[in-house]
Amino acid sequence: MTKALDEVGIGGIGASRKRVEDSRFIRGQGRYTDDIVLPGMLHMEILRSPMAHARIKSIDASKAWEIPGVRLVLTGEMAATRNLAWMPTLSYDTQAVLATDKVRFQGQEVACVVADDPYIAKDACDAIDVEYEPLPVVVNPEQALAEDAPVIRDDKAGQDGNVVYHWEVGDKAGTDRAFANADRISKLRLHYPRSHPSPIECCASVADYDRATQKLTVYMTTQAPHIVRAAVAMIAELPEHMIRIVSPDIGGGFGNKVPVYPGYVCSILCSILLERPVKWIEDKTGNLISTGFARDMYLDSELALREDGKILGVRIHADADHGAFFADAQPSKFKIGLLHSAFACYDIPAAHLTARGVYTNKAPGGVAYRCSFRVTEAMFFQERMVHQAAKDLGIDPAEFRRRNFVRADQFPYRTPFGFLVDSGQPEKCLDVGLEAIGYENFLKQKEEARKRGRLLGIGISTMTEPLGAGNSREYDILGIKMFDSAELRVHLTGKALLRVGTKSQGQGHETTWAQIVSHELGIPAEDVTVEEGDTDTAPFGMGTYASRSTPVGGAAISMVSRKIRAKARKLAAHLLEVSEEDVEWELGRFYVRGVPDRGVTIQECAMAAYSNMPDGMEPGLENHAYYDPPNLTWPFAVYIATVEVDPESGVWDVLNLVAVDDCGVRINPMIVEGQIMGGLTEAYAMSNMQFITFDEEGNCVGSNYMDYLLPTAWETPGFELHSEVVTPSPHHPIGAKGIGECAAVGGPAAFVNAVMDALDGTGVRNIDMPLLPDRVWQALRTGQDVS
Ligand code: MCN
Ligand code: CUN
Repeated sequence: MTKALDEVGIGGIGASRKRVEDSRFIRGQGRYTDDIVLPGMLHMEILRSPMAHARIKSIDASKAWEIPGVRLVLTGEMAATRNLAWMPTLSYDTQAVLATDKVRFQGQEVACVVADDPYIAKDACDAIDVEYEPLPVVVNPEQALAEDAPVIRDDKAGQDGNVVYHWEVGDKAGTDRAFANADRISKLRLHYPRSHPSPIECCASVADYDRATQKLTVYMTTQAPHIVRAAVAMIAELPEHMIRIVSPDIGGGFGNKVPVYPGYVCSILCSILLERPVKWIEDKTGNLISTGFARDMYLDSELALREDGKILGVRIHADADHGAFFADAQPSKFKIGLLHSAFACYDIPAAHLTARGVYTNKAPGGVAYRCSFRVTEAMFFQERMVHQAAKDLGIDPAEFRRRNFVRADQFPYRTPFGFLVDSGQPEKCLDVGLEAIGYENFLKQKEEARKRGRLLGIGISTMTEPLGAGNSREYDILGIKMFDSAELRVHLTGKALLRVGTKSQGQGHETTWAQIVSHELGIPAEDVTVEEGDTDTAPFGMGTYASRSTPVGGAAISMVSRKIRAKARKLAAHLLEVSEEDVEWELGRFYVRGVPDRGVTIQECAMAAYSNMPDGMEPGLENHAYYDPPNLTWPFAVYIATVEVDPESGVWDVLNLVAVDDCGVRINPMIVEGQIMGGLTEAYAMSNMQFITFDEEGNCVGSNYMDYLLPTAWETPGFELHSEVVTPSPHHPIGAKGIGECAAVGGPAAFVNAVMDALDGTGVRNIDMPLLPDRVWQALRTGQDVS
């Protein structure tokens, strides 16, 4: 008798395979953009504006040109002669590549220098003389909307104020009725502050235009190489087949590397002008002040409540600060991302959301840092509101959630904002979390501690989020539908090459994608090489962000593997000399129905595809698949934190954090845990310490790592992870849901709710993040909210 393959043993789904990419990363042998050195390569440096809002009166670059080793000084005026002073953004706005008329935020690109080495280029930037005429500065929506506010985007015909858009979704009349019938209305005003993804590797590009072949090759830090190729084809008017975008190893992306930045465009233009490779490596401060940031959203919200704890309706108004250009990379139909995914795990009859985007004198962005297109804000606001509503009603917050959850038998559940939440076990996850943290016991401890003047608190965050944009009916970026793709070649010895349209920045795709092939075909994962990120070889895909890779790209890998299996079945029938209908499949092997010993392995079929195919069959064993997902995937999570607040100093310590994540089938449980721990660390950082803000003149405060704090292993508390609840996605071919952002999305509210819980009875309803000790102390001292 044959013995079926052990899936975990061959590195299939469920195997905590060690990450294959780490072998080169931990040896210092990763190949990042800065490791790319081409013959004759020159170096580019960007001159950034010191002012947040100013008219450019003149730019004198003559001294820079005189410095030996300088090859080119590029200004906006010169770029304009090539029609490249401005570029389109991924949200149908325009963005200055190099400023010509005004600078609109501190750090904006004003000129760039190309020289023999990066130090000469930097010195030459310092030698450029720019005369600025300061203009009034706007650093938040309130100022942007004021009567006398300066119009930041006076370059745009018809733009008379600073509003970018108004957007609305839901049922206004129904929601008004729900509020009219409410026993009680719970209100909250919050700010989710600007946060910064700060990957270890900043943005970088090496552009190489070859006049002889007319081919442009760009090595760059991008999460979405095919989108960049499309954008370059449109902006630079180069033929698409003559553009090759290569994303080598990336040292962290976190959404920072989705937008198209002026630095990329300048390096390309300079390479075309000089006919030499041009490298641009952004420095840390350049990255912190100019790169696509996250959040910066103000929220006014109300919940209509019945005395027994039932939520009758929700009203949300959001003001989003987009900075000087609306450059978010997000599905074009949704102006404020998926903010309307708020409350998707609660059964709420009526909801209405209005949103307004504004321009300010700050760097552009809004969609980054593990945000799932602003789901981060949605879930934070939701869980803060739910916590406060429970307190206002005097109902235990866990019990309050239970009374409002979508019940297991209500799935698929249509939310009042129109999403179809197709699966989940909210109550079960909550039970596991409460049990793990010892909820009842902690509440007693908290009461006891109070008597001795100690402030303990417990905070819950429960959420489901939409991951895997998305189906072509609703999701596109610049009109390109958000499908993804995979191409699989099984060689004659049964080893395989898999190419996918996604692009890992640290998520471990080289490891997990092979596991899906292994699961579908029984080929050991170690026999599958995974490649991503080169537009000349990878099939067209939309890239990696919004935790879409597993839901969309991962599904494409399943589908292409199944196409391969279908052909292999024909080969097996031929080898076994039976009809195809009599061939059965078990992992890695076909056999004759009823005669399990008579079989052939997938490897034998592969060999036959090149050496012994049936008459009329096309040779080879390779295929590709494009996958358009029928729906998003809906992972569910419960995060519960316990904290102690020091009343003397406002410092708070995390006592425990329990995470229960249900992301359906886990391909690689170890990698999933790594994703959750990373997300929780960021959640802790945002709630506790990370602070980037702007003074009245628009100077960026927090533009270095002395001020903008990244938590190290020293500050970060321990996390207890639970994986026992598994609700497979009903439509994903292997039942997997996304996980990459869940903990960063749901985590912050657990920490903040815990601190607010510790402040019970003080009258304080809210302290805006980050909950720095001085803010908590001020709240304790005054009994007032701190924003
Ligand atoms: N996975 C799994 N089983 C599942 C779901 C996922 O084994 N049920 C695995 C995947 O195969 C993949 C990883 O977990 O190896 C993350 O998968 P997924 O949830 O599909 O997310 P993406 O691969 O699309 O990653 C994007 C997401 C985002 S949007 C940000 S931002 C973020 C994040 O991933 N940036 C990261 N995690 C990061 N992790 C690292 N190390 N570096 C970043 O820049
Ligand atoms: Cu919004 S950060 Mo991730 O989607 O690349």
